[in-house]
Amino acid sequence: MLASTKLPKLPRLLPVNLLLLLATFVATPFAGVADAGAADAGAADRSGSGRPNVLFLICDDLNCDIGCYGHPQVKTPNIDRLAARGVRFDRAYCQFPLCGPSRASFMTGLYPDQTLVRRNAIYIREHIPNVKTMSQMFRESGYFATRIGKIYHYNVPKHIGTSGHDDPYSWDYTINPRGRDKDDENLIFSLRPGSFGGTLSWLAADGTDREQTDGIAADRTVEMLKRYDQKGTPFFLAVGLFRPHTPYVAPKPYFEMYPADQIEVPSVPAGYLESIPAPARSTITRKKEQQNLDPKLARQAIQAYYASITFADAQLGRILDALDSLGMADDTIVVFTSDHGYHMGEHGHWQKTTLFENAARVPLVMAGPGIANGGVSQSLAEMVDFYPTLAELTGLQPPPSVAGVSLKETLQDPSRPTRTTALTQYESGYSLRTVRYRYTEWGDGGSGGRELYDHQSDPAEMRNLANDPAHTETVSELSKRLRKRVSAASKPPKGVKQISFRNDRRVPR
Ligand SMILES: [Ca+2]
Repeated sequence: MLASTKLPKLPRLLPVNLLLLLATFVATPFAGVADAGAADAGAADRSGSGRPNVLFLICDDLNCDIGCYGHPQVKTPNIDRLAARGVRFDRAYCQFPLCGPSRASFMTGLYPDQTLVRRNAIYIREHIPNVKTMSQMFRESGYFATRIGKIYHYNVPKHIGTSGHDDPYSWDYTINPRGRDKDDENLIFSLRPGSFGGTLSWLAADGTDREQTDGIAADRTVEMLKRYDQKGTPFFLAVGLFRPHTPYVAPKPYFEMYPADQIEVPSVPAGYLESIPAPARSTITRKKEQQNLDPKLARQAIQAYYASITFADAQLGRILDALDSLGMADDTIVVFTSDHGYHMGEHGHWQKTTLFENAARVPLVMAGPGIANGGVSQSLAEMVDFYPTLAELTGLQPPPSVAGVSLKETLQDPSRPTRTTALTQYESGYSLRTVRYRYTEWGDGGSGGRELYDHQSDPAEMRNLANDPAHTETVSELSKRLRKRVSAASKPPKGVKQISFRNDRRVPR
């Protein structure tokens, strides 16, 4: 059976090179284990366990430029069809608009001030050595947990094909797909030549979907579903696609779906930068090569982003097709999301790491047993809620450390709200989203500036009302709510050892 998947307990901080070694060790020998498990697990007994499976699907750097979220151009027929048989959250938010911290947060159900992971390239156990992650809870309850692609932080594209900053205790089996996008890197256009992940870069690629890293991930996912179908034990299968993260690489036909001359680039009025606090200004002016981008390049970048979204959607479609054809959809909870939002020229900014709606908001669709069949929720939701939600839907007990709340009631009846606020943080800033407003404070007690946006009249968040005397009361009320949330979100998590140290090492590079 799956006994050899057990790892020793990890009571305290391990040197990082040992963690690396563990990650490498876990990534390969388990291939044989999974094969053996699939072969000897016996006849299908999915219902016998009494617990549904979990298929966790996550894109990297995907915002809500998605068909079922009302985007007029972007084609995502497969995410749309998942939403049509599940619940789509209109107001779901990440806790930190950057890959590593966001992924550490939702996989542990802890806020970034609890995980202490507030930048990339950190192994979660450097700071919270004995945390029980979401998939670890499933493993301990008899589920077989598999990771395919990027779930914890990976440097994209550098770490494609490796385990990146994975957590080996989270999985029974891991697969690190690597496609021709890695071999084609010399063909990729970049605003900073030779640099692909941190700046705008793209390639309309030759070849087929299935030669790309995410195409291989979809193939491997379909294989795993077939094995699971025979095996019968419940599964937690997490699939992290790399697209639409930069470099925006997708086969040519996807680019042809979005002619560049039909793409509009968001514009920013003169004097806009002076209307926001200095720390907010710095989040959107940091990358010099992306400032006042040439409109032709801007249109090409948006075309490539859209192409990458539709390409990723097509891979998700192959996974969902397999789930249907294997008859597994009825006893599998499917989650679809992204690690944070993304700017494509809004506020004059590209990519992530801001406290605006564009970077904080994530797509979130859930479908399967115990979930309403088609519905849109206006409830606020946070990514830390995934862990307790999936625990409750599968009848498992999350550890007392988990800070999120279960969205189960909203999933059963999308008109019932679970949360009234959502919290996102970045650098010295904390931002609170309510149904109507976004309110942000920078620095201690707002000493670095405040922002208030009224989504009823200004969904693009272009008019900062924080200093408008007409809104003094709203600011004061939201400030109180924000402080309360920040204070709760920084409480030491129950039973989890925290190791706080200045962590500026970057390994592996
Ligand atoms: Ca990301």
